[in-house]
Amino acid sequence: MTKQDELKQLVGQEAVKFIKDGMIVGLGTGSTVKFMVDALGKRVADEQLSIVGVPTSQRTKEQATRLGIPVKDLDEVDHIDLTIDGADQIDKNFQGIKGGGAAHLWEKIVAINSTKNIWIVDKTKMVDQLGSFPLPLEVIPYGSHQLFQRLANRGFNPVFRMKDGHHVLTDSNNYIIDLHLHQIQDPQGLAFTLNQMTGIVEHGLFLNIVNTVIVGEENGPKVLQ
Ligand code: ABF
Repeated sequence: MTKQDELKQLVGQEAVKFIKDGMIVGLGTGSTVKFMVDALGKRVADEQLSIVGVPTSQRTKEQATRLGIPVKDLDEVDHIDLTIDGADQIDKNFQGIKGGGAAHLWEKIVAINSTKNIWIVDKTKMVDQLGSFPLPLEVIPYGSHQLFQRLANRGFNPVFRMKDGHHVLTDSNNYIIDLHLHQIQDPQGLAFTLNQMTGIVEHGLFLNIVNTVIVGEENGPKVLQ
């Protein structure tokens, strides 16, 4: 296991301590969350913890189901007590970029319907300014090439996310365009601009959403609130 994976596992295990019996828990997506779901599955099995998981992707749903964690879709529950998810970058104001795992649409929908949100990250994700991680956009395939051109004309350096020569498809069968911005000085302003652009389903700026960040560091997990 790499050092980074050890830090991911550390924060995944720490986050599970925040889950209480009877909770409805949003389950994020990504390699850090994968460690958290493994640890949660162990608690469900060892302690007969009674929780319901609301997954943010098909792959998280499959992992949770395999581990015996009861899962429901968001529309089958009336609220979510706590969502634990990963992130690609987090700045000092707890603003974040998510979507490296092509799951940010469902993640944001689950997050905004959660009473509390916790992000779990290794220390490499903590930055002074967002933007060196490309900003993911989930876009409707119809007209996406015209949208791509409009984004390019605005200097947003768009790149379609491809794999083996094909568009990466999200769980909603949409495309991903990544914006290589290098730095984002005004996340709120950029979010407003992107929200006006027809064809963009959702961007990966998560602003004023998270309450607690658990950061994996050499001397242990650090809980920031
Ligand atoms: C998910 O976690 C994505 O939004 C984000 O891209 C990812 C981080 O992945 P990892 O934990 O594998 O670094 O929520």
